[in-house]
Amino acid sequence: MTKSALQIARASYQPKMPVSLLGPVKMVEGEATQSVADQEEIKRLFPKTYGLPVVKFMPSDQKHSYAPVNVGVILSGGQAPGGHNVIAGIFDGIKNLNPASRLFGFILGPAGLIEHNYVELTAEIIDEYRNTGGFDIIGSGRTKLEKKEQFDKGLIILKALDIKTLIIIGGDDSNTNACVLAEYYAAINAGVQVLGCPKTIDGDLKNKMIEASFGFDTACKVYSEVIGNIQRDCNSARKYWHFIKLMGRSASHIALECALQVQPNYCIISEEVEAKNMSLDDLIADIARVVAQRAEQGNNFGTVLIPEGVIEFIPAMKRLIAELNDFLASRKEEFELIRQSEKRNYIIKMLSKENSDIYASLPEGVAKQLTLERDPHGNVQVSLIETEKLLAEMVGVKLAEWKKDGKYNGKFSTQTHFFGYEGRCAAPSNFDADYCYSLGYTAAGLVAFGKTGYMSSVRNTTAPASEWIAGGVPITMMLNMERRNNEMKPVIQKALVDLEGAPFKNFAAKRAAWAMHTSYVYPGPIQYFGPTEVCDQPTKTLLLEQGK
Ligand code: FBP
Repeated sequence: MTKSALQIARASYQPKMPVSLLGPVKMVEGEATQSVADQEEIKRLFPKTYGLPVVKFMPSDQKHSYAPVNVGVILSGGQAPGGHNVIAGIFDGIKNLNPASRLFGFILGPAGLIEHNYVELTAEIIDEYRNTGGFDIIGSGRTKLEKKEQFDKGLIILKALDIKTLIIIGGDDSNTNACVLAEYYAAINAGVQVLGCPKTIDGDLKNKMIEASFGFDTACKVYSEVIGNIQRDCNSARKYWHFIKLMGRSASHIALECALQVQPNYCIISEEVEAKNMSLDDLIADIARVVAQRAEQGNNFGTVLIPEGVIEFIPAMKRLIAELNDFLASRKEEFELIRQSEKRNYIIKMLSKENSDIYASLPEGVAKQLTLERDPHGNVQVSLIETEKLLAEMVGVKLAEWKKDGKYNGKFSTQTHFFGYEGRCAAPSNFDADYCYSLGYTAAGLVAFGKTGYMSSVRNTTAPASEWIAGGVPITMMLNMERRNNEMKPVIQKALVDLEGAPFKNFAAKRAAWAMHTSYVYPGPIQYFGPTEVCDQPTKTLLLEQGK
């Protein structure tokens, strides 16, 4: 395989780690825990794994000897930079327990477990993937692990390979499934521990104990680099408004972090749109006002950042999507039989009056995109909805009306962009390379201490890596009950942007100035070699959240 000069040099990077993991460790247990909500129901559903304590690893002066252990690993859901380092960390961690330990990777996500499709990850394979982006070492997939038959089929291969622990590297949904599987295997005395690792560029799998999901740091830095380049072009040509949609299925963490890094003229925060009960028209008018005010100063250019999931946060649209989700889940087969040209009318006829009216008012393309197949977790695939085009077009229409009324007299030409896939497999930043390796190594510690139903956790992440705190958090602690596919299910509560939190408040205090004055920042590309203030900076979100 031909490699770039950077790939070759980066392969020998040694991730920085907490000192507590460098030698023999002991495990310290905290108090019993509770789920974030719906405690009685979660406790009833997870009798074996509910209420477990948070644990942390501390240096120990006693060296233990461990029997060899076989571990299985799954990469689940969307790619996120650093996944290969989690796997390298697990590998090195279990080899450190006992050099005869073995690691097996299931191919293409949870489906690999069910279909018994696996590969043994040897030192030679692992070394090829250290510090690289992507999930291609074993591939990833979105099959939902939720049925007893799948769990039983998985157990056959786990037993055949003598795997004692299965580690699922995934987002909120995949870690929810890890928790359900841990409970099931514990209930039937399967002798298999199940652990999770917090992955997702979306940044919405975080809480008191999980400070960040891996991949968020690198992905935001890649998008910020490209947005910065666009802003420099925009400020050079001074003739376009750039509408830039950014990934992040639900929460606006990516858009917010990029805004803090590049200081655009406008950034939508979906959670605020919802909190202010804004309609699509309110949002369009708000953006158009900024365009018009800049035009008055002779600035017919600018940048607008759009979180991918915004459409689901406009309350009226949210109600429409909720009804569509239930409707499509309960009438899937019937809907598939309807002719393509008739689908729109069929939906208009079947929905409640309020939702039917909104649906009928949407441009045809967007209406169709809203009915496309849901992902296996029942989510609308928002990356397929061209919100950036919808908003650019509708702002144009609004400005044309204002022009007629003499309220606006500028020029409005647009370019649209969507950044998502560009960042998900980038070579991990130092932060992600270090964080991921530590998450993997910590998971190996949880294996050694016989933990199940835990998520690997590395905290104190704005301090130097040597001071990070490694341990585990019971996944049941993060669960609440939510409606999915028309049924109430236990799921990990998603962390949306907190409108009272420091990152949003910092943005809100500065956005009016960014709208009027061209205050663009050009972050440039991620640096892998050089001074620590250039290479090792965490995200602004993390720094602000931790009061730094
Ligand atoms: P995960 O939640 O699985 O980490 O995926 C995140 C994400 O990148 C979202 O930002 C995006 O909406 C979605 O995946 C796209 O999914 P797909 O890769 O299936 O196109």
